[in-house]
Parts: sequence; structure tokens; C-alpha cells
Amino acid sequence: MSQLRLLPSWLGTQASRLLAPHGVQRFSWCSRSSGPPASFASSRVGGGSSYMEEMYFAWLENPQSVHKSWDSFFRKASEEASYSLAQPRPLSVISESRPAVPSRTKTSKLVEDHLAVQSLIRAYQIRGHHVAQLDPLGILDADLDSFVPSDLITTIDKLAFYDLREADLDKEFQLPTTTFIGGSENTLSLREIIRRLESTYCQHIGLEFMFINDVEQCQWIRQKFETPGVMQFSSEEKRTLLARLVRSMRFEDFLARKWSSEKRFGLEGCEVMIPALKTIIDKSSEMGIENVILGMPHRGRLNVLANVIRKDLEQIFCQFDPKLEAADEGSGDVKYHLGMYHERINRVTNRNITLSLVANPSHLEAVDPVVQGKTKAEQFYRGDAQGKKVMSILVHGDAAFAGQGVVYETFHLSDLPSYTTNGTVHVVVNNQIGFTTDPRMARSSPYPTDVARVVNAPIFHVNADDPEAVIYVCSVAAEWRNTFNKDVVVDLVCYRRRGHNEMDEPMFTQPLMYKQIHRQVPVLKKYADKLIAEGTVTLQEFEEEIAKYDRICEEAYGRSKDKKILHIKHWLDSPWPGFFNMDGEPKSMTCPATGVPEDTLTHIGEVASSVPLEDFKIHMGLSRILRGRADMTRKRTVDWALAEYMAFGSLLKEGIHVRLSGQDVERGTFSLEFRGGLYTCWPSPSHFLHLGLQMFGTPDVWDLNSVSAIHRHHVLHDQEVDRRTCVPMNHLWPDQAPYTVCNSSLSEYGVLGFELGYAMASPNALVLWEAQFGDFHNTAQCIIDQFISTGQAKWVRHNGIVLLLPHGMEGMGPEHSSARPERFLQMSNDDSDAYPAFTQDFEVRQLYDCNWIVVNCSTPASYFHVLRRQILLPFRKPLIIFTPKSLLRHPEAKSSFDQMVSGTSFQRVIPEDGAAAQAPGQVRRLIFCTGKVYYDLVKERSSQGLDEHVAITRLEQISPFPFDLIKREAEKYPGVELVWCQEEHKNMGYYDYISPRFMTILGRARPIWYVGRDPAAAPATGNRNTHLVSLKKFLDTAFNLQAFEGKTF
Ligand SMILES: Cc1ncc(C[n+]2csc(CCOP(=O)(O)OP(=O)(O)O)c2C)c(N)n1
Ligand SMILES: [Mg+2]
Repeated sequence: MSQLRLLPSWLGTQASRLLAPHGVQRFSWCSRSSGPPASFASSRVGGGSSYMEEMYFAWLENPQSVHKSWDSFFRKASEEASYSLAQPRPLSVISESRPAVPSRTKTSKLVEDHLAVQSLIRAYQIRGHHVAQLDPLGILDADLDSFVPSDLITTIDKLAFYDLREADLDKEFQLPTTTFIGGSENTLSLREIIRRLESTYCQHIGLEFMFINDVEQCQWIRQKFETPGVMQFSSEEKRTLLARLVRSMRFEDFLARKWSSEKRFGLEGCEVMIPALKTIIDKSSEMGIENVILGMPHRGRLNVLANVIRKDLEQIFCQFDPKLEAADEGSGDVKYHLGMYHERINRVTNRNITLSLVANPSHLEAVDPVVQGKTKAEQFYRGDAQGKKVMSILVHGDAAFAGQGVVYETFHLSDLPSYTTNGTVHVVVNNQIGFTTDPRMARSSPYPTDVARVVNAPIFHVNADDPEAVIYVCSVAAEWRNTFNKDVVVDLVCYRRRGHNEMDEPMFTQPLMYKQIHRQVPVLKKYADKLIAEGTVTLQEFEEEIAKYDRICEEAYGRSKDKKILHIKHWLDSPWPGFFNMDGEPKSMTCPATGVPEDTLTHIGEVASSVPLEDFKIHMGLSRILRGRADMTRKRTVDWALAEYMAFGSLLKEGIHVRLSGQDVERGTFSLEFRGGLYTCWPSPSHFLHLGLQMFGTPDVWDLNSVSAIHRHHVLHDQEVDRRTCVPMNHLWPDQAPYTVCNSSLSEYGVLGFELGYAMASPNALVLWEAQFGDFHNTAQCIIDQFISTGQAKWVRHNGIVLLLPHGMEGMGPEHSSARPERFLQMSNDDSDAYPAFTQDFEVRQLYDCNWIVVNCSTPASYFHVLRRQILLPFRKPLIIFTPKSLLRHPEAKSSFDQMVSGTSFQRVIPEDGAAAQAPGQVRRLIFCTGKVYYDLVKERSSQGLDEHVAITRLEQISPFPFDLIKREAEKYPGVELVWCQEEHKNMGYYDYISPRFMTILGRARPIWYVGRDPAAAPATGNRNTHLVSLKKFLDTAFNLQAFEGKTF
């Protein structure tokens, strides 16, 4: 026998108050105490039994969900009950053979029946959705399972499950506080209870919410859906709904009529999505939302643009004209990927509302984190920390929602302080198919929405052929988001009337489903018939509504024929008012100097070496670091971390918001502390000892006693007060812009997408994402390929995001070594073969024309300048920086304030400035390189005594290629042998990119010889010895002045 049946018997007369017809008062859900009554007798005082019931049911479901004292209380209770009732039997036995309980008093039977009814109510709340009629086609199970839970009363005999009989149906039962089906009544007959539960949970709405741990939130949902009569619509509301359905349906019909052979990914079968989205927006506007940011895939996107965002119809229609010319440079994009931004008055609430639909690639769900990042940024700039003014809506396909991992990554951002957008409404167009693939082959979860359970988001499934149910669900979803500021999912269970696109034949693969679909009456007709039958509208009014919208479409179609040129800039999702001139061009074409006054540097250095809060105890090791920073500041030098501090700090002073996000960025990954030859660090001592020696060279250049934590430490942690932190960067100046530094979840795809979206919102912020090690960026490759590299070409949208990608061959193995520069360079769009005209503004023009900037800085000053240049440029381009590991504290990798003060700027190329430069005539070889290998080369050159004969020039900016400066360098050493040296393998790194560009400069008359590691499959060796041998080998070649003698190119 189950514990459920045993407990009331044990409680016996103690619980008789449960039976009193008017005895139970509703209990406050907020007043849940933490433990059980000391004795059961005491629980009788003050309405404790309903409270106890709640505890009891919670305990039955999951003993760990209640306080441990309750757990032991119920355990004890059920043990005693088992004992007193002798042989317990399984529930299944009870239902098969009555009587279940050997000997029961009348009271205990009553108690049992009441608890059974409560259990029954709870069963509907938990499992009612499994039998809800969600599929408009009536042939599929939305949860992929035809199983009917045995505790739902789908037939009379199921009452036996609860040890109830048909005769009990007309008995009155006290309703627990966990249901609202009674409305103002405290008791109902069992028959009515079941009827009301069925109508709430098993009709066209299927609710999944009982996994939410918060009782108040569960109560809220129960109240919204269970209260009798909640789903009533005024005739005005019904007419609005019908009019919206008319627009949705007739828009698709219009496109189908005019362009029958064009792909448009029509919404037919889910036309209700338009009124659904509009309801969410109306309700949110009513609750104070002023700005809604939407992300959605292909299905119904044109319809959303037309009928939700209200893009001019002619702008949409003209895109179907194959002769339409593109006004903008770049690739442009197909019409169902473009974005849009529109400010207007919401007609229902009469309030201003801004709607934007974020442009997206084909790559399903990739836009999700981007929308979230943009939403977060808009909230930030408005000071809307609670998300009361700005919110996001994400639309998904059923297959993509279940299949794409980025959905999960995005959900995991939803409750993180620096990433939350305070709740998103997700709408799933669940047409029960993905292209040609059946849901049973596309997911292992019952519903496509199960991923949302991970964040305790309620999930409302709804039959899309019941427009009123859809509208009600959407209105509750919007209210949920704006009440609890948490995510919610609306699952529109629908069908796809046509193939995947309009050219596709679905009968090849889903013949039976499509036979049914062909018989399916369109939702508009069904709903119109209903409203006509009940007298809400007349047939004539309905037909007039249709004719009115058809006329609107026809007129717009007429106007669309006049449009000969497509301006993608009319499809911008994130305009930057005031940043560009009226024509959308940069206001100037200059690249300002990026140095700052010395007192600014000094001030930042001082704050960076201090603890700005009183009584704040920092770690001893950190004190040493701060002293080190103070010392550097006094000596007017910076290392890598301090240079970064100064770049950020100086921009903050100028009112530029800086946001740095990524895994462990607050402290910085490469924090290493040696104490008297010992080290304490992440991730493992041996790993870091290895790294340390690799990073800092051999101990002869490195005093182990002096090495302390080397990386960022932007957040200080009080060693005595839990969670007390201090960000000195926010204590620089009273009127500075805010600095955000945030450790992210362990995601690249989601987090990089998020930061890209954040950077989209405003040009006046430096937004940086750091990969823990550069190689990890490839799990975010989709964001890099689809948005960062190509975003401007497709959507004329600038973006200044910065990627910090730790990179360098330091003997750490195939992973942790390469950020894959070759891939970024291969995607750079500067022409390798075109000899450019070196105009006055060549440098800035080149930057303007490129799709992104790729740099590998060799000095802290260089890093400082390139970060500042990123913001001082009159346009925005993504910036990819291969950041160092070993250079973080390499004794030579320091810069003087002299290289950062006013008047200085970023040097795209750092020419040789040593002995070789003094007497170019003596030079036999000029080595070009980039990044950290420079230090290996300098050391080797010196040890071989070749300072006068070999010049070494560094490329700080690799792409766009500094043709002008390279040419100047090559001409400075006429006739010398030119070498490109890199530590990466030949098929990786920079060689394939720089080689044809050198050829262009050199007129293909001279070679640029390659020196570096041989081609390989893996980016680096896992064997330390092999690493060192290959390092020595290529350094030897670099300085073997006979190495290329007699060779042809
Ligand atoms: C990441 C990604 N993989 C594959 C595709 C190719 N593709 C386009 S639509 C589609 C099916 C999508 O099904 P669903 O998410 O249910 O949306 P529906 O088309 O049914 O509305 C596929 C596989 C894609 N666009 N993106
Ligand atoms: Mg689908």
C-alpha cells in the first residue's frame, strides 16, 4: 500500500478538521516554515493541516524537496502507519481488489478519500497535459506518447486508483489550498472536481509547471488557469483576434498568389502566431514594457515583419522582384533573414513601443544569445536593471529548439546576474516536423520544449487551432514574464500546411500526416464560423475585413513596383543615432592618436594598485601584485595587465562603457604565483609549472621568488567577508562610465553570441569576449562565421566586438596552444593581389573596407593602443586579438609610459630599431614576424652575435595587411633576403595569408622565405621535448644565413 493511503489512517481523528465543511481556511503560501510540528498535536493549532498536506505531497514526490525535519517526520509517520495497518500492499493491488484497507474507521475512510481527491487534483496539475488535446490534426501526441497516466480519471474505472467509486462522484469534498477550481467555493462534488480539472488541464491547453520549486509561482499559474471563467473574451477582443488572424492568413495567401514559386517559409498551419505575438506585446506594453527585441527563424518571418513589426508592405513585396538592385556594398541577404527596427504607438495600449527583429543567419537558434545580449545592453543603457522596460521574445521551430545546443546555453544565461534579461517569452512554432524529419527521429525528450525545464520555466502547450486558448496562454505568459521576471515557453502545437518551403513536396515523406492536413479546415475559417455562429460578427463583416486587408496588400504591391533599388540599411535592427552622418557614412575618415596624458596613466596605475574600499582585506599574494603595479607605475612602465587596465580606464574616463566577459576573466586565466619556488595556481600545479617554465623561459631570466600572480585581478575579494568584492576600475573617476567584468558560464557559443548582441546595441562601448584559451573559440564558430566575419556584409550593421584569444606555442599540447590565426585570416576580405594606392588616408580606409581587424601585439603599449583605437575609430569593426600567455610577464614585454602618452598611437608595424637599423647596408636578412616569437628571435640573434646582420620587424596588425609599411621596411634593406618566421606549423598561423601579399608588394620578383614549424595536422605537439627540438630547429634556420642559398621560389 502506498504511503499516501497509509498516512491518513495513522493520522486518524487528529486530522478530522480536514473534514469540517467550513473548517479549513486558505493558508498563506508565503508563510511556509522550515520544519514540522514538534508533535502532531501542535500542528492542529493554526490551520497546520493544510500546510502539512502541502508538505506531505511535496515529500511524496521528492523527499528532498522538504526540510529534512519534515522528511524524518513523514518517514516516521509512514513507518508507524505501515506498522499499524499490518501488511502494506502496492497501489496496483488496491485498485484491482477492494477493499484495500483491512479495517477502517469511518473517519479514516473520510480522511483517505479527501487525501485521495487532493492527490487526484495534484495528478491533473502534474500530468494533465499528457492527455490534453494539443494536436490540431488529432493524429499525433504532442508528448510523443499515447500512454494515458493511470492517475487521471479518463474513465470511471480509473477512480479505483484512488480507492474511490462511482458512488463517491456526488460526494462533496473539501478543496485544498493548492487548487483554484472552486472559485469562491471551498467544496465541490467529486464529479465537478474532475470536470473542472479536465477542462483546465486536458483540453486545448497543456500546462507543465509543477516542477517549479517555488510554491508562490505554482499557485500563481494555478490561479490563472484554474479559476472558473478566466478564459472569457469580450466581443471586442474576439473581433480583434479575428482581424489579426485575417491579416496573418491573407498575407500568406497574397504572397502565394503573387509569387507562387518563391520561397517564403510561410506560416500556414500556424497563422495564430501573429495574434499570439501581438498579444504578448500588447500585454507587456500594458505592464510597462517600451522596447521589445525579437529573434526568430525563417518560418513566418515575413508575416511577422509585416503584421507585428509593421514593416511597410511594399518594402517586403519589392524584395520578390528579381531585378531589384542592391544599393549597398556587401553580399546582402535573403529577405527572410533581414532585421528591422520600428518605433510606433501600440494601438491597444496607446503607448509608445519600439520593436526590433534581429537579423539572423540560416543557422537555427544562433540568434538566441545575440538577442539576449542586445536586450541586456538596452536594459543597461536605460538603467532598467529589473527588465521593466525592455524585454526579449524568442521564436523557435520545434526541431531546432530541441536539437540545437545553443538553446540550452542561452537558457543557462537567463539567471546569471551579468547576463540575465529578466525573463524571455519563448514561442515555439511546433508544427511537429523539422524539414522532412519526424519528431520521433528528431528528439529524445517528450516535448520539444523540455530544455526549458532546466531553468524552471513554465511551459504552456496549446492547440494552435484554438485561437482563444492561444491568446489566453500568451497573455498569461507575458504577465508571468513581467511579474516574476523569468523565462516562460508557449508551445504552439500546430501543423505545416505546405512543405518545408513552398517548393517542397511533403507527401514524399509524411503521406498520412499530409492527407490529414489537406482535410484540415484553416483556422481562420473555423474561428470565423464560430464567431458568426455565436453572433459576434456577421459574415458580411468578416468578408469586409478580408477585402480590406486584400486591398491594403494590392495597393502596397502597386507601390512596390516603383522600387528599383534595395537599401539594406532600411532593414537595420540596431540603428546608432548620431554615430554616422545622415547618409549612414562615418563622420570623418581619420584615425585619431590613441595616447593619453601621463597624469591619466599615473592615476589609473595608482588606482590599479590600491584597494579603494575601507576595511577590505585582500589576499597576501594580491598585495604583492598591487605593490608590483605601484612599483611599475612609479617607474613609468606597464606590463600586459596594467596596459589593459590603462586602456579600459582611460576609455571609462571618456564616457565609454567597457564590458569584459568570458570564462574566469575577472581574475584572468593566467594567474600564477610562485612563492619561494613553489606555485599555487589553476588548473594543476604540474600543468602550471610546465606552463610557467614555458611561459617565462628558463630560470636564468626568471627569479622564481619574485613571480607573483600575473594576470588581471579586476575583482578583489575580501578575505574575511563572504562575497564582498571590489572592482577598483569602477573607482577611477566620479563621473566615469561603468565597467562590467563578468565571469561567464562555461559556454563559448552562447556567451560570444551574447556579447556580440551587447555590442550591437551601441557604438559607445568597448565590449570584449575572452576565450579561456584561443582554441576554445571554435565551439562558437557559428557566431564568428555567421555574425562577426560577415555581419556587416549581410546586414550593413557595424559591430565593434573584441575577441581576446590567448595564443602561443608554449609546449602545452595540441590544445591550449593555437587560436587558429589562419582561419581568421582566411576569412579576411582584403585583396591579396591588388596593389593598393597609398593615399593619405590609406590606413583608415583600409580599416573601413575590411570585414574585421586581426592583430597580434608584441608589446603592452601596442595592446593599449589597439584597444583604444577600436573606440576612437569613426566606425566599428570586429577586432580579433591573439593575446599572449607568456608575454604577460615576460621581462622584456614591458612598455614605457613614453609609448602611451598623448601623441603616440598604435603602430601597425614595429620596425627593427636596433643595430641592424642603424646600418641597413650591413644587413643580410630581414625577418618579419608577429607576436611572441619575436622575443625568441631576438634572444637567438643576440646569442649568435647577428644583431647587425639580421633585422627583425614585427607586424602588430596582420589584417588588413599593412602593405604601405611592409613596403617601406622592405625598401629600407634593399636586396636583403626576406624571411617570414612564425612558431606555428606551416599550414597554420599567418604564412598563407602574408605570403601572397608580400608577393604583391615585391612584384613577385623576390621570395619571402618561410621559417617555422613543418606542416602538421595538430596545432602543437604534446611532447615537451619535440616542442623544444622544433623550436630550436626553426630558430637555427632563421639565423642560418646560408639556409636558402641556391633555392628557387
Ligand atoms: C543549424 C542549422 N542546421 C540545419 C539547418 C537546415 N534547416 C533549415 S530549416 C530546418 C528544419 C527546421 O525545423 P523546425 O525547427 O521544426 O522549424 P520549421 O521549419 O518546422 O518551422 C533545417 C534542418 C539550419 N538552417 N540550421
Ligand atoms: Mg518544425
